[in-house]
Amino acid sequence: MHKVWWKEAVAYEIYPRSFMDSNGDGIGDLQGVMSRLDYLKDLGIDIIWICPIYRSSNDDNGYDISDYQDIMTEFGSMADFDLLMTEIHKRGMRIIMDLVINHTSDEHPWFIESRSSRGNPKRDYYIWRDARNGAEPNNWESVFTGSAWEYDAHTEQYYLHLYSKKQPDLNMENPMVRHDLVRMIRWWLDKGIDGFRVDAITHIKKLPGLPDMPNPNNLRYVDSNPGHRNIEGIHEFLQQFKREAFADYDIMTVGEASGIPITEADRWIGETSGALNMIFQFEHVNLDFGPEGRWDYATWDLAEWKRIMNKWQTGLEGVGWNALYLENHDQPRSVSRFGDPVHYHKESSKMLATFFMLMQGTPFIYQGQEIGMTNVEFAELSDYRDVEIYNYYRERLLDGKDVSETMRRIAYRARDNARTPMQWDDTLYGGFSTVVPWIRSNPNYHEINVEQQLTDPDSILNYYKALIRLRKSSEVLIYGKYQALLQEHPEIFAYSRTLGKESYLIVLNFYGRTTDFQFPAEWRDLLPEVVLSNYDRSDRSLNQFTLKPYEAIVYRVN
Ligand code: TEU
Ligand code: CA
Repeated sequence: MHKVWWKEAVAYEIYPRSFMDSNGDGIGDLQGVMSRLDYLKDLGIDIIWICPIYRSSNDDNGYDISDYQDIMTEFGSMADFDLLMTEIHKRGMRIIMDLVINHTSDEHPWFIESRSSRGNPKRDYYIWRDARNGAEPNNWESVFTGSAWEYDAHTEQYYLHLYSKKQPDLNMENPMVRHDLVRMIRWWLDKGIDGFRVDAITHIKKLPGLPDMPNPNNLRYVDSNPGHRNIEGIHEFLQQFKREAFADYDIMTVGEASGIPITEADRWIGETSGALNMIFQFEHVNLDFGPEGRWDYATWDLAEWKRIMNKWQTGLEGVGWNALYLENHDQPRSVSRFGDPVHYHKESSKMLATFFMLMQGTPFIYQGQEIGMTNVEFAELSDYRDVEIYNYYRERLLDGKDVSETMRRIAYRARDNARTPMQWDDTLYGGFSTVVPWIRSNPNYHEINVEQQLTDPDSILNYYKALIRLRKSSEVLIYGKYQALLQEHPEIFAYSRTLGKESYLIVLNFYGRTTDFQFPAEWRDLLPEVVLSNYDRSDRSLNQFTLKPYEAIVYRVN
């Protein structure tokens, strides 16, 4: 396995709007991020991924970009950015930016020109079509629900938007679009950033002819229309970005790539041939989709989760590198979803941390995950901020669906669960701001906050620190081979990491009740030593074990 810095790193995702407000306007900003760099360094972070900070119309919090080479007014200035990058580098950390190239804002100058007339030179930068029988050109639904087409009365055509109607899709077939994007990418890389998280990259190519295709709600585990998911020919675009930009720099790239099967891993992230270094796969975070799709919820199944992780862990061995995550700014909080925030907040948060941080790959911690931040339940629709929620709510009501079930679904799945302000301390608004934040704080900041956890030796935060230290202390935990253990066990997830003669065993109880297991015979004689656990115990024998609720144990075997 080829050794490289980004494989040995631990990454941290910042959603700047909700991280830290430095100037008392209720909105997080770059100076706010700057004030917390020492906190991140102390946690053990090597790479900071910062969500979009470009000039934006803010319909989708920065993912609708109106100028790729300027900073969002609320977040600060380009001088703030330059200083932030310098301060990050000074501390031996790196910064990666969000690269959003599937679409721009409808306020981007390209789109303003494009919509101005059918004959405008920029017309073909976006995807315009005539009506079909007086209605939308095809049946595609937006990822944010509703039709993916918006009618423009001025030029009497529709434009395609896979996300909000303020996010028109770029026409990647147009070589001028790719040329302009390459220039923009190089501009940022020349500035000195260390790579990109590449947004919604699966969708940049559309099926030629834009035919009707089945919409996602009927398809379990898939949340987008197959007319624009991983379409044949997408690699020509990706390889061009690699050849003309990425390949000239010592950077890392991680694509947000839902719907890529592992059989195509080599093409996407193969060590030499892949256009990207890593992808975020979605299978495990889609585990709790219900029969009606993403907004519906179902109980996740541990056996299926094991199959998914085993597939990616063993499937990428010697082929590519995993990006490990349980949370991001689009996902509900992991302890609320997969643990028990009420009865076993600490134990289950730590267990989930142990689970994903010690696999093979680069772990990405999402802000607040390191203190076990939880989902929020807003009583009023108006407390939510996400454009996606409003689209969904409107559609459900038009369909005559029950309001309380709709609100339940929103409380469970809302992306805003991940976007409540970072909980720094127990002062008003959790120390995030001095004024009412742009989105309500989770009232549990009184109990769950950084300040409290910094001083509590048994806190989730201190456990994360120990886990990161452990991970970095051993090549085994970075490059070692993954092997699934106790595969048939209904409640325990166990695996080993091995390099040369050294191994680690990771044994995790995924449920809030005690459970028994037997060590595989081949491990028993090797006298494993406990190196980390979320309960206090060091005197373990290796015959028959009982794991406590959500117990996690890491053993080292020499
Ligand atoms: O997310 C893309 C996105 O919506 C996926 O999570 C989606 O479920 C998948 O692509 C469908 O197959 C990114 C950003 O993370 C998100 O915050 C933005 O809203 C979105 O792109 C649009 O830029
Ligand atoms: Ca601010």
